[in-house]
Amino acid sequence: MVAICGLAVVALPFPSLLPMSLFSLDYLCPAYRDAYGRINAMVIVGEGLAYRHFRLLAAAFPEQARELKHLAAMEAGHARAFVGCGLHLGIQPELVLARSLFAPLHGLFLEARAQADRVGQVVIQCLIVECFAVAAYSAYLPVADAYAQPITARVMADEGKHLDFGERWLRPQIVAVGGTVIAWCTRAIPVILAILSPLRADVIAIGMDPGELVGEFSALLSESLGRIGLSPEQVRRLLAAGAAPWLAGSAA
Ligand code: PL3
Ligand code: FE2
Ligand code: FE2
Repeated sequence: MVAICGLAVVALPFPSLLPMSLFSLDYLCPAYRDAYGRINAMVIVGEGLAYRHFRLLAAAFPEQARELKHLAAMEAGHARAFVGCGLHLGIQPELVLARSLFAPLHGLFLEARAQADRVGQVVIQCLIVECFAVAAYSAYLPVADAYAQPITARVMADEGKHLDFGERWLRPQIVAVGGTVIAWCTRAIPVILAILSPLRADVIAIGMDPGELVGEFSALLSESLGRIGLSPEQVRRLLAAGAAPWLAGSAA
């Protein structure tokens, strides 16, 4: 049995198959609110960083600066919308913790930028971060409160456009940049998944399944890497090294 905010729920061998209607999340109970303060902060900081990364990408891609500034503005809107979700529940986001958890990923982006490596910057923000965002929001959607639900659905659709920008830019030159894509993915996948480690209990407390989130991230990133032209074997090896320990439960 697991208890979610005082409600006992039978633990099934396949928790993702448990219809959420059987749960009744109490958005007002202290355990939910405590966890939501950290998760909400992660989302606000993640969206804020995405804004900064797209502004930096706009500087690195003068020919697409207009489109990239538009994507950056969307990210700023996402951050504001999720601030609203916390305010709606009367919750204070734990921003200091969130900034420290995102620092290694931001550092990796800045490293690519310092090397004027446009492939690295696009891989990190448009593929890795955006697949992670779509996976996180799709796992959150069924357990979101009525205020956050339509906001999350709208934001998720936007993230698909950010992923699409990266794919459109990488696909035509994949023969030349495939090795660089693989090298940055190899470094960035463990870094983004490490963000989840200290949040595992919080993710569960708000009704989500961390294994499902990592599985969805892995599936979305695999599809994306396949769309830009990596071979199924290259994709399998990348994800096996980066995400398999999580899916097997040893890194969670
Ligand atoms: C890209 O536009 C923004 C990237 C934001 C990533 C947010 C990741 C948050 C991880 C914490 C666990 C997921 C819970 C999601 C709840 C909304
Ligand atoms: Fe976003
Ligand atoms: Fe995004």
